[in-house]
Amino acid sequence: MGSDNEVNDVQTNSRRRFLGKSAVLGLAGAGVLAGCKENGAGAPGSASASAAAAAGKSHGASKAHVEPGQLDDYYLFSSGGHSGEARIIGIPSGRTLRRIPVFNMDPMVGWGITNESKAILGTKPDGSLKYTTGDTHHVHGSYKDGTYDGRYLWVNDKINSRLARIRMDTMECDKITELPNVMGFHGTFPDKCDPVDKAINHTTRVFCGAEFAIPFPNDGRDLDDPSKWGSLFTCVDAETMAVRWQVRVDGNMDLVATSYDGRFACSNQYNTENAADQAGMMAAERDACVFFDVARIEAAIKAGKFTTIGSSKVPVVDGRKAANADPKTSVTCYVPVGKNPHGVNASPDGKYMVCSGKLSPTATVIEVALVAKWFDGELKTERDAVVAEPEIGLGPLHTAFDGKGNAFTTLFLDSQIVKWNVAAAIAQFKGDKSVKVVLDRVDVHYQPGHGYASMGETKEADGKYFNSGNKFSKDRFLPVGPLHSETEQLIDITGDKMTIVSDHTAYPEPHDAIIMRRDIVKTRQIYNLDDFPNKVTADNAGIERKGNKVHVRLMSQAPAFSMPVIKVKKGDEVTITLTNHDKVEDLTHGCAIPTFNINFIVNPQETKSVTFKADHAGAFWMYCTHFCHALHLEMRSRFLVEA
Ligand code: CUK
Ligand code: CUA
Ligand code: CA
Repeated sequence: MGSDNEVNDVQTNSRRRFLGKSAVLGLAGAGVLAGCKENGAGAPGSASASAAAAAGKSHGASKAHVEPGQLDDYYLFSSGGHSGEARIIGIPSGRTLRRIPVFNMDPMVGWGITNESKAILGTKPDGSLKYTTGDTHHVHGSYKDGTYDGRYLWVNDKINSRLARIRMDTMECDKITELPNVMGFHGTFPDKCDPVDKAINHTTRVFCGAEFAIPFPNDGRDLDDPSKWGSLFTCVDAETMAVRWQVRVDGNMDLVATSYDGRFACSNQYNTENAADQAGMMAAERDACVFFDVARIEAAIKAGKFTTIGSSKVPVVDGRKAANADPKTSVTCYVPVGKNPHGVNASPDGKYMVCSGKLSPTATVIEVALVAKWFDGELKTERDAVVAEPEIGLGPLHTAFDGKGNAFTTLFLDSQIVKWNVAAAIAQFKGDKSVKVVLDRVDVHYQPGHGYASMGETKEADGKYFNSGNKFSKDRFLPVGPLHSETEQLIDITGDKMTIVSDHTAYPEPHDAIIMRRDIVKTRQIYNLDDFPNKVTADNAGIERKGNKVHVRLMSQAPAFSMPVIKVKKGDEVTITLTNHDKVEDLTHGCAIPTFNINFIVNPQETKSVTFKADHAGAFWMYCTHFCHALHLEMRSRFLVEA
């Protein structure tokens, strides 16, 4: 294998050998976990730790230093893993700018506490939240002309199979959709233009891959017969957030990517075996990347060729191989790729999809035009769409691009980022032994999961930064108890050699993120009073009683609430609607009521409401939680509950 040499050529050091050996043991033996435990042995003073320290020190950290008062060049929009939130970080500084509650509760803003956020999150008949947990992995932005348009971000919840949308003018979640008949909704990606109408060159659909097979419907039937279980690929409308359609596939899905021409969405599959146990999921020598022909799926639905599952009305098209024998009418194409792939990424030139091997030391490069040929009946086998499969290192997971023809892949087991050239990999695959495929390697600390480049998922990939999202930080930061911070490492990719320019911490545990140029993001300075139909003004402010339902219409203006005393009776159902009449940017007030679990904020010109039962009597100081004025501490009113 020609690429073996390059693997050893580039940055061969003692640490690399040390990691490589243990990683091989991990692969051959008990699987990925054994490998990462061995790697984790980097106690201070060990070979790996000292090499790590050297790597960190030898590079110019000044590139990441943003002087006090200076602004970052990029926004990084990150998932927050099982914290259930999304995050905004400045790049290159690594400063955390904001946390966006999505599937979690957040008392800072009152997410999960206010009526407005509960309506988005979804409630049970008794008014309590349907779910309070989530697991966000992937954040992607809406597109126009092949690049970000700054309108929306989408983020998945793997636990409860929900897709959330964040509007970028306020950076708040405005819609959440639960996908029917799906479990383990993992990968998600918006389309970049319409598959049929080329005049629609912006995002109108969001695709969702499901990782775990379940019975159809999942109501207690077929519990003991996993061979009958299956996974659905889902299309959600980008505007309405309604589920448009689903496709049943052979095997499972993992991550999702979309082609720049709008024709395809695709998903890597590590469980083509359709197994219910780990050994079974690793049985096949190759797995697949499944491509969906979006226009054909929608034509099939128009022609009535679909079923529905259980109580769901969403049309489900059969995308299994048995139902799609003829490529010319098939809705799916299963391209064989390296064993148990993790990740699929589209190159910024629109030509290729790259799947990583995870259990194979290779990345598989699929040419999108050849997949199209297969669908047209002009390619012999699906595998013929593969144009390169370079050997790049151990445990490859995710690939990013610099827009100059180079790919950057995270190597989980090797704890490295490998830079390789796509054109060279294709030439090598054709038999050219003289080309150099692997161009550089850099050690990261440690076990990188996702890696992503500045604007790397757009036609405007600028090749400036690559961020390595590392799963283990070990000795990189002060210890803070058994749970460590995660390390995010920023790498300068402008030169031939990659250079680590900074480490920053992350609360566990971010997965994927995108790095967006700052000029694309246009946020509001304050809210608009009229955006809130329930706004409180001098005309309707005050207290209104209907039976035992009490509506308190309240205003805030620094440093006071409009009512110094609010009196209700024990047993009342109390709704407080609060409009902040301050117009000064950043002048936010809070509203907390002791012993009633009420805590939320209202930003300038914003309205929010809470509803709760006044189930115990007494005097309670409703106070402002957000420091707003010299008299902030004095900003409090009495909430009196009569026995
Ligand atoms: S996954 Cu976590 S590192 Cu959910 Cu995108 Cu690969
Ligand atoms: Cu209003 Cu503090
Ligand atoms: Ca497999």
